Amino acid sequence: MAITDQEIAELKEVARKNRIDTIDVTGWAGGAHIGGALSMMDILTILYWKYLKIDPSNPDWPERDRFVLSKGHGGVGHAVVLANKGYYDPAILRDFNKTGSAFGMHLDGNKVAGVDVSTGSMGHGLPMSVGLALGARCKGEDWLTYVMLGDGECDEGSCWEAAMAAAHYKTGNLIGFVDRNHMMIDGPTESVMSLEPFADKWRAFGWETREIDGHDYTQLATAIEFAQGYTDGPVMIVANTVKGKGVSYMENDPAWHYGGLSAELIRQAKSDLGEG
Ligand SMILES: Cc1ncc(C[n+]2csc(CCOP(=O)(O)OP(=O)(O)O)c2C)c(N)n1
Repeated sequence: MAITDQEIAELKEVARKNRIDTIDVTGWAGGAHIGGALSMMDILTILYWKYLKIDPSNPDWPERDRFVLSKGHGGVGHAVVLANKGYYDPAILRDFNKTGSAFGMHLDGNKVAGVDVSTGSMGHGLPMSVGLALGARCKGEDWLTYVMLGDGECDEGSCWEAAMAAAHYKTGNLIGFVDRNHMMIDGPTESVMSLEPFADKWRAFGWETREIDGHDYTQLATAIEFAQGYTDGPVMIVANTVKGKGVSYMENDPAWHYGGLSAELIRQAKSDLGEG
């Protein structure tokens, strides 16, 4: 098996803490894109705590793997992950998105340690990731590029232009995820702009594609290890997730794409996540 039961238990505990901290930062900031930060948290946790080749004490290590949060509005969750990995003191997130803070709602690669690429305007992260993957190949370097897309983000045509380029150039060093939470900013993807048959679209664009439960650590480990070993072209992992995962009143409710949290909502969220 790609992952042991003990590792899974440990990763689930890390993800639980990451989710609780994301609730806190959202509370301090007065609001954030909380639903999509929670849906992708298991994927970010297994990547950062098990698979990414990184060194938080040396964020610019040239041989590190790159991670691009193409759905850059999930920055509140990414900022927590980077803090809890040791890139910076978690206490500085008390000023998240405040005037003068290095942390905007969308993370700036020039200001935040561990952020390889500034994102936030959707539809740009995958194109930049294809460039990173081609750059590594040109330089003969063996680090990998991982990229996380939103499913609503895939309404952007530039995602599909990049998908074609990645397949054309057979970027076997590029591993994509779509956080397939079936929700976008104001409703279900299938009502706003239907994506299905979504995994087959990636296959048609030439990507080796796996469709998994994005909250299941065994499935995540199996898919990621397959992707790491697959060098013939790009791999897309369509990860089915729940928007607002872990918080009862947020799950699958598009109203929680972005929101602020009262003391009572924070208390309820933490209780749902097993704290307090
Ligand atoms: C080019 C661009 N247009 C619009 C927005 C505003 N916006 C931010 S998040 C979002 C919806 C994204 O949906 P999805 O990718 O499914 O995100 P998730 O549900 O994972 O949070 C929109 C339209 C943006 N950031 N960039």
